Amino acid sequence: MKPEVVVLSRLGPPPIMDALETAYRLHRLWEAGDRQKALDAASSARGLVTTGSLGADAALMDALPALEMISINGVGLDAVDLPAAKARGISVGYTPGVLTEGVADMAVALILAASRKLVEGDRFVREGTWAGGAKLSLGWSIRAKTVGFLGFGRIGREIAKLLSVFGITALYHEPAPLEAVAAGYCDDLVGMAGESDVLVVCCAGGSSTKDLINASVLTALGPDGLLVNIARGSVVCEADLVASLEAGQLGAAALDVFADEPKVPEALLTMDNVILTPHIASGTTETRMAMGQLVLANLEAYFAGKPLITPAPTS
Ligand code: 8YV
Repeated sequence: MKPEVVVLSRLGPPPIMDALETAYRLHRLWEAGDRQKALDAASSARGLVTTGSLGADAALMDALPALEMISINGVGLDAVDLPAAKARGISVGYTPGVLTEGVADMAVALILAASRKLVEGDRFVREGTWAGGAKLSLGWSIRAKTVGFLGFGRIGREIAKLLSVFGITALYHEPAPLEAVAAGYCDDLVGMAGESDVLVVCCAGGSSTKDLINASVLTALGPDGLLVNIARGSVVCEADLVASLEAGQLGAAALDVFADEPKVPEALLTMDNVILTPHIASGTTETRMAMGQLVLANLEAYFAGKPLITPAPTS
């Protein structure tokens, strides 16, 4: 008999869902009109597939009494209650490594889009402003600029590597200096923001990084500075971000993630110096295929009684 698996959201390209359907008896929670009823019907489910942003809290685990294994389609662990999983002896797998390049590409795309006014320029053309004789104000070049990284793990380092062709100076802030990285360590985040033209948020989410990007950091980044976030919305205090942009204390922002997705602070929607994307940094067919395959491989390993391919660090 196929093991039962609860899936919280449709995953990746169609072959991933097809492979899940073939190997497991699925409870497709996103299609359920009545979530509680769907969870009640999944009382024998031993597996749960979730995403980095949806995660799995203790209440969801409690609602699945037979749950033994969680396979996360993502690298972020902040939305999964790992202590609750550990207490229940639930194994947790995730998808590190395979999305590093896709997410880094998106960060570079956001930097170039913001600095060269791609989105604003597109609106300018479509709305007929250009045809009406106006000229778009000048953008700026990323070449030879200083880029600060809040978090310098796999993704931050990949972004720095890509940006090295533009001759940037890379700085990073972490709780402690890292060995063998080609970037300058800054123990003070506000100090790093003050030296940076662009500040890229690429650290993990969760309580240890909540609201690290606050008014002081944004003011230090300054009226010509650009904030880019491809990590978690929780790292940025959105009220401070809105206030800094409104006051002209921060130049621009390019954001792929938000504190309460899919909600976006209303004030950001009308700002020309802000680019907003719907949490798509890992959203290419290639990356989602690789992530989905790792989700499947972790499930397969678990149900074959083997160690997970990529277990979450504390599970
Ligand atoms: C995706 C992510 O949003 O890896 C993560 O933690 O946030 C993203 O890659 C997502 O989990 C894909 O479904």
